Amino acid sequence: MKLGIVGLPNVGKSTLFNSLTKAGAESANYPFCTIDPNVGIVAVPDERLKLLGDMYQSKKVTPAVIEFVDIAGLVKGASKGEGLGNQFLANIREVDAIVHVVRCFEDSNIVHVDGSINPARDIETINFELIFSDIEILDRRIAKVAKQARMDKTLAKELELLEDVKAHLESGKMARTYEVPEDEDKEAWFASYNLLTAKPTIYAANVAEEDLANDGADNANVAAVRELAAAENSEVFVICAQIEQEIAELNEDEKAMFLEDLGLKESGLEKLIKASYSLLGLISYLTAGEDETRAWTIKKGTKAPQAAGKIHSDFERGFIKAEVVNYKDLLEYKSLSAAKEKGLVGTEGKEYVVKDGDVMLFRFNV
Ligand SMILES: Nc1nc2c(ncn2[C@@H]2O[C@H](COP(=O)(O)OP(=O)(O)OP(=O)(O)O)[C@@H](O)[C@H]2O)c(=O)[nH]1
Ligand SMILES: [Mg+2]
Repeated sequence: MKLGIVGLPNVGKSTLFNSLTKAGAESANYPFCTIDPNVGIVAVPDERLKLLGDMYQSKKVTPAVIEFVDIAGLVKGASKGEGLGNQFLANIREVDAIVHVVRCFEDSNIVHVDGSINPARDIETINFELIFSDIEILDRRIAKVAKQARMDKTLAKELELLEDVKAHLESGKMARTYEVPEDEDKEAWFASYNLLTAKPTIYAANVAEEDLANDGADNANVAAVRELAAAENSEVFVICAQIEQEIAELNEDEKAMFLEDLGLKESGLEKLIKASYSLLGLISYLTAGEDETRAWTIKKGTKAPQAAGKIHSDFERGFIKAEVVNYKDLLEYKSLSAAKEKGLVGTEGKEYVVKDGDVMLFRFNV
């Protein structure tokens, strides 16, 4: 599961990426590896892990991780090949969700490709390139399906869907706001197009330091981003990439002091990482013990055996049952047996849908 960091050139994407990978690496002491200079594995901040790890005095605490990809800036005309545009668009096609960085900070030393700070225009520039690229994909598919539909009447239905999605995009809207008809075929077709504008998106409004304390409330640029995002049901996070980069250099204590000075409880980055995780439809269940306390990533809606399979395929194959306790109950009663006495530990079978924050113990037999 990967998120791509997308935006115009020089808006702070790499600055954000660097602080993400660095903070992720340090805050949770996760040995992040750079797969490629542009891909970073980032630990998902999770206070539950620390609390459970302390309770069990775990030798090791292992967070969940997600991947971020730093994608080079897109410019107007990218979908027509401007500025290596097609290559960058191909990079975006490979990610599962998008963090769209929008410049909301003033700084005459940092060049803006279009000469002024104007988030609404900037977002539109990027989104139009994504839309153009998607229309091209649809056109190719339409040509193919139209040809086949002459022989195969069942394809008329897909052709109709394609034309409908295309019309939606041509009206300047993103595919993610298109309401896919409730029909198994149509849902599967739509998913198979892998449209850029269908990918879930978070807008990251990159502000100056002074706008952080009140979450950009006094910044008209941020307001513009919020308005645009609201229209497509996307979330907005206010960050200051430059400050985040500085914070990423600090140790835990220094960081806490620094954030307090800024009037913040949590860095914007931490909020952004958590939101990105949930944007991907991911949740964590936990395992806890003396050897290791760990967060395991699953998709929302995953049942117990498949969740167990994240640990080892034997756990899934030989799944018998799971003991489940919410992390809060475990923390409150300080041991599994005490929580059990209170009747707070459930015994669940194959149909149990695992919840975020469940602490799981699997019984299996192979
Ligand atoms: N004042 C200020 N400058 C910033 C901030 N974020 C980034 N910058 C500066 O803006 C310049 C561009 O930042 P990058 O992170 O390299 O921008 P980018 O979006 O990755 O640019 P491309 O890779 O060229 O598309 C750098 O000089 C940064 O130091 C910020 O929050 N405030
Ligand atoms: Mg960059």
